[in-house]
Amino acid sequence: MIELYHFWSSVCSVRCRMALEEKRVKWTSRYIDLFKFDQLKPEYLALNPDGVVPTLVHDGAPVRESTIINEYIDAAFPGPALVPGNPLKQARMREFIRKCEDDFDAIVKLTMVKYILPKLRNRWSEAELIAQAARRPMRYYRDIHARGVRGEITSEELAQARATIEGLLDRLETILDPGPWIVGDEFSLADIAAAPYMFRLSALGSDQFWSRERRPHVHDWYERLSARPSFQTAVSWPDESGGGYEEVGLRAKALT
Ligand SMILES: N[C@@H](CCC(=O)N[C@@H](CS)C(=O)NCC(=O)O)C(=O)O
Repeated sequence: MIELYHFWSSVCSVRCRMALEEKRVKWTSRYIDLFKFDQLKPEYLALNPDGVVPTLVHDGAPVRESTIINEYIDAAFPGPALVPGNPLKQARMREFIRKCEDDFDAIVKLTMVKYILPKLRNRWSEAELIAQAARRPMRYYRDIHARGVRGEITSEELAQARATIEGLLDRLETILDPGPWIVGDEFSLADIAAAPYMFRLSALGSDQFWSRERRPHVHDWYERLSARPSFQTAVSWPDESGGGYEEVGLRAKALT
């Protein structure tokens, strides 16, 4: 029994859905609606004490942290290898995954203001959002949600987040020459780690980040990446209300 506790638009959940699709693993969706604070319910905190998604539960055993979950998925299930056999390529893959993790805060900040807060504000009062921010187990989320709701994420912080992302894309532009994938000729967990960031950034306007003229290698890589059926499946969701379990099943069926 393979269960994924996830939220449709969460970047870390997209990461794990993409790895599951690449391996053609059939999984059962356990929807954690971050806009309803399901991640703070005691039964979910028992699985993931940080109160974040995703969590993979395999035969009752929880695995946490999206990039660790993806290594687990690759090791535990048959299907195409997502970790290269060559130790140097493995090191390159993990270096890049680490870089993605280090830069996660920049993605959160950029999308907090433009995407997450407007959706939360549509549903909840400011007082409720402040109260829920204080319930987050992680100091990082207590702080960023409270400051976001109070409008305290400064333009300097956003400029810094933007600079961090530009740095990540510059790094990618260098690494992807000659490509076609991050560790060379093999598609790997490094491409999957970056995929949801790219999808989020594309929603903010991909042309400003990787036009063919500005970052040609990133541009061509993103075309290859986003054409993969696993990417299409991982970034498509029916709605944010928690429905669509059947659709997940249908997609899994279509891929087998
Ligand atoms: N390092 C963790 C980060 C997980 C994380 O921060 N997930 C976000 C969604 S992408 C979340 O659950 N946020 C909860 C909240 O905002 O309260 C991972 O890679 O799994």
